[in-house]
Amino acid sequence: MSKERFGLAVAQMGPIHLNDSRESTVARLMEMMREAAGRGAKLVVFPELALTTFFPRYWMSEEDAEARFFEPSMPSPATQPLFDLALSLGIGFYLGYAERTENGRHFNTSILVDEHAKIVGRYRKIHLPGHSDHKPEAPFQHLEKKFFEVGNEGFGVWPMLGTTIGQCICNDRRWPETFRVMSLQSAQMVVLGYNTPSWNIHWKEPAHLRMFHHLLSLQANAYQNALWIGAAAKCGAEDGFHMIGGSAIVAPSGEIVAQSQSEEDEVIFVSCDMALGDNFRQHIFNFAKHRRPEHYGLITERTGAGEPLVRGTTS
Ligand code: CDV
Repeated sequence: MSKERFGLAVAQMGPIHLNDSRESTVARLMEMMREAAGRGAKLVVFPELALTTFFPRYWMSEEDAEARFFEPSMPSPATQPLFDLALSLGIGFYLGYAERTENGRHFNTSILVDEHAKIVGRYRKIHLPGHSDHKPEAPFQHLEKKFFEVGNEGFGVWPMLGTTIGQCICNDRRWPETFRVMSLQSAQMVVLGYNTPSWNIHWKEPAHLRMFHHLLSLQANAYQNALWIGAAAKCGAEDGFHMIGGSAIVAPSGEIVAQSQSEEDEVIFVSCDMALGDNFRQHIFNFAKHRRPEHYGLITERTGAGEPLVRGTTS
């Protein structure tokens, strides 16, 4: 049982506007990285697509999007200073960005970088929300299905910084399978970034539900998988398009132990007791003892809901 403390920082970002440069954005990340390290963090979590505005809200060609918003390499010239700073501070980080592969494929990607500034883990977003067609009647678009392919590398976890860390991105947090697959690989902590528009373009969802469901998803998945979860928003109004804040650190008890107060750049920090999850893992969520996978087959056999299974009766 690990008795160690793990300093976890979540670096929320306020808006990044269309015309903001990569350099000015990276400077903001660096300032928050310094603060996180000063507060004792081993790891700082940045948002999804942390280098640009949330561009899937705009209709444009794939070529235009690639030229303006995608990174063909990581580190890139613009992000190298962030890696250099991480190395000098001895701090790890999670960063979300739009990845263009060597073969010209496009993914909504995050990386885990260790305290030696080495990329140790890469995740390509699997649960892509939104649509691929143009919806001119909508106040904004959500074109993740147009600009990105579904991630092709599964849900991984990585031994780093003295623990085992999984990563996912934004919409993934709403799906219990995301966290269960990582906790079955002994994840102790899962980190993620998000861009959650305050308005739903598909139906008149009451705005307050956006924050409620965000926190509900983090809390339920932390508890049911005995995980520490750190979630970093990009938030506020990007060129008038508002996104929720609510960056949070959630304990394996399911309790929120830190939450952002603003919709600006803001660092939150918790010295995490890494033994806390052991209590849940050894008792109520002792997977080896209590899980019944022989009854979970439909989860991988079916995608959408279908007919009830035909069952016999015992009468
Ligand atoms: N970037 C996202 O994945 N956003 C989704 C919205 C569209 C529902 C989210 O889950 O927050």
